[in-house]
Amino acid sequence: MKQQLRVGVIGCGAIGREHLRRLTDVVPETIVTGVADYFLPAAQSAAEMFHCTAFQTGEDLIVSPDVDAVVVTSADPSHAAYVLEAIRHNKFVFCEKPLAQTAEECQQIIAAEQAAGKKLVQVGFMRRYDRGYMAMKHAISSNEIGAPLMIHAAHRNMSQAPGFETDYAVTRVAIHEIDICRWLLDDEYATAQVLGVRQSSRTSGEWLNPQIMMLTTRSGQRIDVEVQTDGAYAYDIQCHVVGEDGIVSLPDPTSVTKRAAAAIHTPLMTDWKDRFIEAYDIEFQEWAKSLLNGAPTGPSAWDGYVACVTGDALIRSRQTGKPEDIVLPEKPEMYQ
Ligand code: ISE
Repeated sequence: MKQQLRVGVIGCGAIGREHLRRLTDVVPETIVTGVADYFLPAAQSAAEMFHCTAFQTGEDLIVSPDVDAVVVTSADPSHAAYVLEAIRHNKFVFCEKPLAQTAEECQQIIAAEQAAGKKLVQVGFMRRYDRGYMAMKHAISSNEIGAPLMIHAAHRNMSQAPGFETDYAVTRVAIHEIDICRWLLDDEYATAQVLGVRQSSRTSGEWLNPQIMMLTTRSGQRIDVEVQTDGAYAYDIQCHVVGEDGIVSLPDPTSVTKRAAAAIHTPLMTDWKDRFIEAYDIEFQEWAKSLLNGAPTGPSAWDGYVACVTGDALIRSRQTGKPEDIVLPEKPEMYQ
């Protein structure tokens, strides 16, 4: 059995460089052999820093015999094409969320993976590797709070990259809650709705902020997610699952409590990359181990597809003002 996986990273922006560092320093099972970026100088400087080859294009990186597995961290609209190309070359591919821009592209990925006859794709829903969420999942599935009835969640950001738009509140931000809530509840969604709310004067652009996103599951549970994409007091993620016998809540990250000036002070985080740093580390460690064992075991192309279908329904609901149904085809055998 191979001991090390040779990885190529497409996309050398902020999260790409974070993952390059992670794959180099934190995951003993991986060695970075190549990088690519739409903006070639970004790939060249990453290649220098991580002592690997800068490929001219993502496609060149994918076909390289020195690359066993591909990590896609490029701009969202380019994800699907790179994933399809990797599948075409029978390479493992880890794709940051979203898997694609549309549900239809996700279906193409699912069809390609099935035609390849083996699981190749993993989607970067890193919260599934956060110790807090993992403990919540364990408590729910071991019946410690009885049947789960509802989830109250909040996703609060202090800022966004320039060019942010209203729909990104779903496709880039709430997509994490879309994934983690169905994972926690082990159920699929039935409907999605966006509710209007008084707008924050702290928004630095023209998009709608905040938004409230409502989901129902097939067994009738309700999920409400407060999504603040800009101007919040901290990067703060909250999640409370209410069951018929109790509640489980996402723990805050550990930080020092200071008692001074007749007050107690506990700092909160400001950056999502720091808030989930350990989850990202575990996610890539598990990914590498699973590939060396033959196949990825994390969030699948199906999970990426369901997130896109749900996101589309939320976006439609914002336009229609009504709850929108979420209709899924039968889950293929490969993802059972
Ligand atoms: C970013 O892409 C993420 O994945 C973060 O979790 C989210 O909080 C942030 O708003 C996104 O821009």
